[in-house]
Amino acid sequence: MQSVLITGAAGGIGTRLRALLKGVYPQLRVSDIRRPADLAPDENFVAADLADLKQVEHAVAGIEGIVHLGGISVDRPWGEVLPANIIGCYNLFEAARRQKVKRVVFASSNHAVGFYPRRRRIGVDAKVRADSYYGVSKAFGEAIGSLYAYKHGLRVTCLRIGNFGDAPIDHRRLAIWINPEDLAQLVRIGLEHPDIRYEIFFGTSNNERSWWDNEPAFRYGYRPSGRAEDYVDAAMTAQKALPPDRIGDWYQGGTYCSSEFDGDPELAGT
Ligand code: 15L
Repeated sequence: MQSVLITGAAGGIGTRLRALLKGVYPQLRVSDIRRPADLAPDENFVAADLADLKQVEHAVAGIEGIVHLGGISVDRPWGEVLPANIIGCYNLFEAARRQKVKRVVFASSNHAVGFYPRRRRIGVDAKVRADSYYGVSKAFGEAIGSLYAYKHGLRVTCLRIGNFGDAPIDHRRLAIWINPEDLAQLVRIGLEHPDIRYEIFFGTSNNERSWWDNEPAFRYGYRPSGRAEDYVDAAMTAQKALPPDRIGDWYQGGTYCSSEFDGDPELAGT
C-alpha cells in the first residue's frame, strides 16, 4: 500500500489518524470540505465536498487505499445526513470504482446497531437496529460497501466505531471506548491484510464491559492495547453528573436512542 487518502481529515478522528499514519504510507493525501486549521506544510490536502461526485473523483485519483471518515458524525436531521452520508457514501464508493482504488476502510458506527439492549452481547452479524438517521446512514455505508466489494472487487472493511478518545468519558463509554492507537491498528488491518474481502469489525479497545463479540477482528490479528477499566474512577465520577435516562441507559446507543423517543418502553427488554 503506497498511497492512502483520509477523508474527513479535519475532524476529531481524522486529525489523530493523520498523525498516526504519517510515514506509514509513502503518499498520504488528506481531504475535507475545508482545509484543516492545523494542516502542516508537508501535508498533501485536496478539498472535496462529498456530495459532489466530480470533486470526490478528483480527491481519490491515483490513490490505492481510502480511509473514509468524512460526513456527518453525530445525530442530525435527515436533511443534513442525506447529502453528506448517503449521497456522499455512494459518491465515495463510485469514485473509488472509477479510479480503480483497491481498498476502502469505512468509518461505520455503533449507532447502526444502537437499539440492542446493553445486556445483549452482539456480534458483527447482528441485524441492523439503527438508533438515528445517522445510524441509518452507517448501515447504508456498510451495505453499499458490500455491493462494491462483491460486485466490483473493492476490498472493504467497515469499522463500527464505539467512542473514540484518549479515555472513556462515562459509564456507557467504558464498554465502547477505543483509543487512537487501537483505531489506527484496525485501519492498518483494513488497508494491508492480504485476506480482506469484506469485513465488519467493532472499533473498540480491550474493554472488560464490552457488549460486542469482536472475534473477526482478533482473527485478523487485532491486539488492542487500551483498557477502559484503567479509567473507571474518572468515568464513573463523570457519570454522576449526567441525568438518568430510562431509554438511553438501557440501550447500547445511549442518548441517540432516547432522543425523540416515542416508541413502546415495554419493548425495551428485547
Ligand atoms: C459516534 O458514532 C459519534 O461519531 C460520536 O460522536 C459519539 O457519539 C459516539 O458515536 C458514541 O456513541 O459515543
